[in-house]
Amino acid sequence: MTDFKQRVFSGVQPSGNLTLGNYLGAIKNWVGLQDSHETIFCVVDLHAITVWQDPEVLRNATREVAAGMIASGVDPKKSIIFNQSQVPAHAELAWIFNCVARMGWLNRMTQFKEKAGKHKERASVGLYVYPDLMAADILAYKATHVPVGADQKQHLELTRDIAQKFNNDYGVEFFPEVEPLIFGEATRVMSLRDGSSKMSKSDPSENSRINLTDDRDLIAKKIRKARTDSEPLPASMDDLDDRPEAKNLINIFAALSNRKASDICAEYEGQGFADFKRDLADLSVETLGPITEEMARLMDEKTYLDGILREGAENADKIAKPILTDVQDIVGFLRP
Ligand code: AQP
Repeated sequence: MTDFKQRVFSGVQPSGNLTLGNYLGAIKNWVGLQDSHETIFCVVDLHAITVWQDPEVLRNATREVAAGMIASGVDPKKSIIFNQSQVPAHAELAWIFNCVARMGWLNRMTQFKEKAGKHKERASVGLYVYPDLMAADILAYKATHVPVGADQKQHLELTRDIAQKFNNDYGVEFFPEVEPLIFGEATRVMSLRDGSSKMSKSDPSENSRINLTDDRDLIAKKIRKARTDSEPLPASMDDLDDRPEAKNLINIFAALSNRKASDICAEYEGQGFADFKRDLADLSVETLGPITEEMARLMDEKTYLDGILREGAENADKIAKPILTDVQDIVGFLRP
């Protein structure tokens, strides 16, 4: 596992059920990296509590995210899988980065603005410094590559800024320059009810998303009920710019079938949505059904899941601890 030159780190928050967005935008892409990179995948529970979580629900969601990763093909024999709170380097390095990052940098983060909404005075301080913790997640392992959805690009740029400022401030070449890994179709899956907002675990509308805990009937039903318009499908994706719901469904079709969105568009050109949705429902059930079923099976194997997470945390700690010790020396913390 340690022979690869490139080290990948990525994470998912246990802040609700895993969605089709998390699967297509993140986890599905992770699977293919395992044979060419050293891979570290994290259930980021410290991030999840930037918004209040019920403790029992959080514990369950942490196992569920781990089960979702494994059911999707993340292999604990090839990748380190663990939950963030169990490796102290994340929180410790995040504090140091709170002192490296500048207020002005964090003030520009659009995700904070979106998540805090109109009441930013009432948002937690944790939500504000979330990007510093994300930088710590990545740099605690000196990861070289991070698979990111389009929505996380700004945070990754901040990670690069923090790494560079740390190196400059202390006159070292310590942290590497982190590169994004951006994948093809459907890097941003939109809500099934509103094509202008992201499909999200925390959207109050259940019908806005497909959860990896939904059974086959529910998946098909949500696709059938997805919002569309009355126009037939056009010949080209370029004609869908002002039809976000239609565009989203075509992108989902493309990502699930590993085909180009333009090919799907050409195939259904001139047709209404009835046949298209029927085929998309079949495709979704065929692709996601085995994953959701395996995930449900794994959720009955709590001892197995906890064992994977425990072993993953031990292995992650073995990498992160010496890096953190070096950081402490660089910063000037006495280690008596
Ligand atoms: N709709 C999406 N389309 C593409 N990628 C997505 N990701 C999330 N939603 C979509 C990607 O999944 C990874 C993990 O995301 P996260 O759980 O850490 O946080 P998030 O992006 O805030 O996800 P949610 O579902 O929207 O969670 P809540 O509702 O709690 O905020 C990331 O790589 C992300 O790009």
